[in-house]
Amino acid sequence: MSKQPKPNQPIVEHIYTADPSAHVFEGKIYIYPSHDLDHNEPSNDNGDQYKMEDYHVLSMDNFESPCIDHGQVLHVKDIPWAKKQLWAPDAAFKNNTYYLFFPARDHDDIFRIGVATSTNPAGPFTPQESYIPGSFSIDPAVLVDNDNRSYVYFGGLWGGQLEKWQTGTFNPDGEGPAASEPALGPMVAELEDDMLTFKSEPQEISIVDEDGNPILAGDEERRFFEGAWVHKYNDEYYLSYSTGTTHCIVYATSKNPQGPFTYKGKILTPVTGWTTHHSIVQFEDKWYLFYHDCSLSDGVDHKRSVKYAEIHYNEDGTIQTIDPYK
Ligand code: FUB
Repeated sequence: MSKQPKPNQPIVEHIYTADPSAHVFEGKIYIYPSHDLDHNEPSNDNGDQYKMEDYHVLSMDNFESPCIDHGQVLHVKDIPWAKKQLWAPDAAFKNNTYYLFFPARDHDDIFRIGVATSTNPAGPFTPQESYIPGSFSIDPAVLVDNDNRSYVYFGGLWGGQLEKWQTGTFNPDGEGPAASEPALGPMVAELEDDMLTFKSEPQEISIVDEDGNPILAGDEERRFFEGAWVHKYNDEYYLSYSTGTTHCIVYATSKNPQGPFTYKGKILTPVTGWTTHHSIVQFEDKWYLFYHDCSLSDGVDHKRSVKYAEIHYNEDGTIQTIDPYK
């Protein structure tokens, strides 16, 4: 239990948490974060320092309530197919079941996406024997649309291995496109009604500028890096994501859940720490951004803390940029 979390402050301080996926389930706010380990090993561009082993679920009755830690809900040792690195998860509700989607490295060190289920949003979660057939890379985010069709968005560059899947099979030497080529987009796959398998092969999402031209790989202020999230506002789909090397959360919109998406702007300016990762959720009549930074650990990249801030839309549906330190 923590005290009542305030905007732009860690929602819990007794553990390090990151990559928050927030949802309203059963009238409360549930947060599904990564659980960062408190170690002092060095960092590298492959993300080996993010060596998380389990997940905790957090919840708040509302924004005036304390944040409750429901404890460990899944551990890597209980996932038959997974070897290490339980990175950014998400959760979804359908079929009277709560589904936890999560990436991990399999026993060949390849990132895959798995599913675990529970009858309770606070877990514990029981993992499937194997990962989703045909899944790869990291950072799953699931949208259950109003028509009950569900989509999983995923992918991440560098340690997230997305570059290595451009031919459809894993190429350990795969590199990203040249700076003048279209950037790699996040992937989307529709899920079967059972939420455990893909209905169709994952497709790459195209992100274009206001003239319809693809965002290029060299456009590091706007191109996709990792941490996709999709929410709906006024019947428009909003795809938001981290720009990685330029450390912003930006967004693009579409009338179709599978895109193409048109780049719109910045949601969150850089936070303390290398990574930035978020989710967007409506609670009652307000909208909130959940994100993380490393201020509680004085800037250690792999010791992050989840925070939140209110989001404000303009009349035309654009989102006002948040500076988390103002
Ligand atoms: O937490 C590990 C990785 O760092 C996530 O999967 C990325 O989105 C980044 O936040």
